[in-house]
Amino acid sequence: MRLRLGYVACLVGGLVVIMAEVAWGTVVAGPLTYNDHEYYLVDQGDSGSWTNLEAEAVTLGGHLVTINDAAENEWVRSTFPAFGPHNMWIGLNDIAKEGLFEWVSGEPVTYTNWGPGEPGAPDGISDFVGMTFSDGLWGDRGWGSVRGVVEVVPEPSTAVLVGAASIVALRRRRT
Ligand SMILES: [Ca+2]
Ligand SMILES: [Ca+2]
Repeated sequence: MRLRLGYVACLVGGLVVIMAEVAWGTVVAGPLTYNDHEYYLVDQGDSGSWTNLEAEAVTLGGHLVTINDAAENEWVRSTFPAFGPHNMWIGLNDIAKEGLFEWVSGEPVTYTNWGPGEPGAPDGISDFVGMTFSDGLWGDRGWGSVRGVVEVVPEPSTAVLVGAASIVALRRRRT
């Protein structure tokens, strides 16, 4: 048993070292607010893979952005390229199943904005989706000079929770 515990401790220690080696990037912009959600633009330089930027998004309390509709897509396209002409990773990916694109936040896919011929990498070249800064179109190509857009959905405030509980209580009383 002791040996096993020691092994687990080594594993945990190894993970801590691996996590410490992730080069966190620069928050270029944010938090900026849109529809009560907070957004950040993160630049990790040469280590700015989708996976690394998603890991940093989690430390900021969110994920790479989930684009729910055309208005949010336009807000991202018109907001973040002002901080530099870089394409941007978004949260869409087909890691779990090739060709089945899902949001890393777990939200349902309600909107897409693929560019011509996209998604174009069913051969598994890329499981990750980015947005072209110039036109807001999406692709799953190999990308260079990519920053990450992070979206943080705030937890419902206590006031909202208490309000919701009151409504439920009132409804129960009426029935
Ligand atoms: Ca969103
Ligand atoms: Ca793919």
